[in-house]
Amino acid sequence: MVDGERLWKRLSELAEIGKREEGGVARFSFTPEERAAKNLVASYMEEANLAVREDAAGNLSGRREGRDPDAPAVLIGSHVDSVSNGGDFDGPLGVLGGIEVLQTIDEEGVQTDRPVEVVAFTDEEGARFSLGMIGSRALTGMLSREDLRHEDRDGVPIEQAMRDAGLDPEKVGDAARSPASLAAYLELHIEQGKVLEGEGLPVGVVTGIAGPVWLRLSFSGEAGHAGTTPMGSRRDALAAAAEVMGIVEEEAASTGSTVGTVGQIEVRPGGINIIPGGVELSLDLRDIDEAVRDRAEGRIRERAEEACGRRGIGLSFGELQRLPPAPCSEEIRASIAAACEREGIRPYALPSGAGHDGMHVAELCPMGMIFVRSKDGISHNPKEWSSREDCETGCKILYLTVLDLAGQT
Ligand code: HGY
Ligand code: MN
Ligand code: MN
Repeated sequence: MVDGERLWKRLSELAEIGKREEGGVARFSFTPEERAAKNLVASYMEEANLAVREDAAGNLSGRREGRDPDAPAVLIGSHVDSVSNGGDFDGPLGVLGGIEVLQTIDEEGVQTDRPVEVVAFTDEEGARFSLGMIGSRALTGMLSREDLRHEDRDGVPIEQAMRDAGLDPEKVGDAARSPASLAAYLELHIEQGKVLEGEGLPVGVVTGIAGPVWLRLSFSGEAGHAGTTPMGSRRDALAAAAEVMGIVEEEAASTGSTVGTVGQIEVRPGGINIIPGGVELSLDLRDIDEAVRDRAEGRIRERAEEACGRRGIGLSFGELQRLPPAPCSEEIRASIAAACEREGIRPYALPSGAGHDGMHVAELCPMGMIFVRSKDGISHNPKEWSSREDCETGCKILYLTVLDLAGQT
């Protein structure tokens, strides 16, 4: 069975790469930190006797052949890039858990019918370029040249960052996989919420992944002297943005299932004694029900336009990404639930509020996810933590599910 000690040791080693003074991790795509993380993960894949390769989008994968090398593969995946000031488990648990499963299968001399692969997808988080899931988008063939023009805060486009990392953006199409080459996609991931902790369960069976819309809102008013401009004759872009942020919170909370977050704000010119003339806001809006999300978005747009009209502020919306919710495969959910029962764990079904690469891979093959309990539900924060026991339990469930889906002879 899987070796929890080895998994925990690797999680701790990987967590040191990109570790910041203040304790968080920063491993952005196409940076030296991410390269170092991929090199370490590649060495673990070699220790597991996997055939290691990187595709044209920088996805790093290890493959173990099955009895029938032409059979569609079972793909295990996640990511090793992080958000800024991130935690140690978001992504790495899925990649290292997948390697642990394959190393265990190899050490036990088990022959599966199907090939099994584990992949570390490029740029799942979108922390550097505000796009996200670049690697899994490329796997589906849906990563466009337009996508590669998203820039980071220094104005570096993805395509340039790829070249600097030794990749040819013209060739990302080569990373596309045909649906015929994949039988199933599985991801082990921390829950990043409090549900499993509340249920007293170490693991859960994911029902589906909420669909995110990422927008950029641009407010244009008029910069002016903070001391000489009466309150009634200002066109204060930041005051307008503040009203809209309140609208986001109100409209998201009103549905009972939608979440709305303004995570980034840029104020121009940014002087203590200058009325802000321009503001850029990000908006992350999600729901497991697409219609509910889109209605909330419509209300936010309408009320924001009214508020800015009343204030004499220009408002424009830019769309960064829009993904539909992705349901998990009933067959894979049943396989994960059976593995839970086998381990004496009550199978518990729950949705994922967080986005994952499985949203794209689900376009190629049936997708399933296993959640591991998160302490206090904290994630995207250095305090993100799951116990060694729960990580091992999650890896065991992954191992049993892989053997079921890949066919064990
Ligand atoms: O944004 C998300 O939900 C994921 O962490 N990338
Ligand atoms: Mn994340
Ligand atoms: Mn993640």
